[in-house]
Amino acid sequence: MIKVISIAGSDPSAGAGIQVDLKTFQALGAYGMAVPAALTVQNSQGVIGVEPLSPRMISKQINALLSDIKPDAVKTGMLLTRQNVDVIASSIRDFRIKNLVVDPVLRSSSGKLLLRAGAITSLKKNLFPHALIVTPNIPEAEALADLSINCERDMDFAAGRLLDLGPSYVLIKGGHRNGPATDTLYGGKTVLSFSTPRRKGGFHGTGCVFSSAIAVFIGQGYPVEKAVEKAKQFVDMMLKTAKPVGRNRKTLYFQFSSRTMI
Ligand code: PXL
Repeated sequence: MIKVISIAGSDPSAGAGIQVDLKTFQALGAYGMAVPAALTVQNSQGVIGVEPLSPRMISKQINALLSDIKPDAVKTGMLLTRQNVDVIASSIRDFRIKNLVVDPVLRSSSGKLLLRAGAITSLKKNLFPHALIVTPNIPEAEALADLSINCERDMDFAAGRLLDLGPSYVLIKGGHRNGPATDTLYGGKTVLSFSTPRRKGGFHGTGCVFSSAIAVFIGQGYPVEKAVEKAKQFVDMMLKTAKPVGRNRKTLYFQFSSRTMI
């Protein structure tokens, strides 16, 4: 049994955050665990409010888990504050977590800040060096690498800057650009691109599902290149069956077969 922990924000509408991370782990057959680092107030229309958990409670939760359970992979998502990033990075370092997927969540798609300005430096300095892979979208890569991305060369340059911070791989997700959804993986022997068709409509939680699926496949022992390819296919499948649960954006939805359950 593969065990995966998500350290991320809570989304009560369960389209994103630890809730959808747990659903992704379950859908892919892993045993999922989750430590909330922040709470959000939100529905399908967007994020209305955010509040961090105390760094002390986060660190106690992580340390209780890691002193008892050896996860096959860990992912981080929305962390909100510098103090939170600091304590999470310390625990990851102390427990020598190897399969770490860092989704450097900066903003919600509705524009709410999910990582405060002072936390970006700590994310880069303290967490990135422990990451096997970081998975920024274009606006996140721009903010983290401190440059604007207008063409492929800019993307290569941004990825180079992020690799210099210590992660083994950087996956820049091109969903915010035009045309097919093409993501580019840097850090291996060659640069690899993965494309799936652009699906129509507004979606919620795509990045969370993607990084969670990567964590499961890495936990299962796949090389990063294969883990990203399989996770990308999984996200595309989920986008095809996404459903609106409220008035606005569609949420990724997994239909389980009940045949094996009863
Ligand atoms: O998709 C980014 C994201 C991550 N985590 C939480 C969120 C969001 C976007 O709304 O709410 C908890």
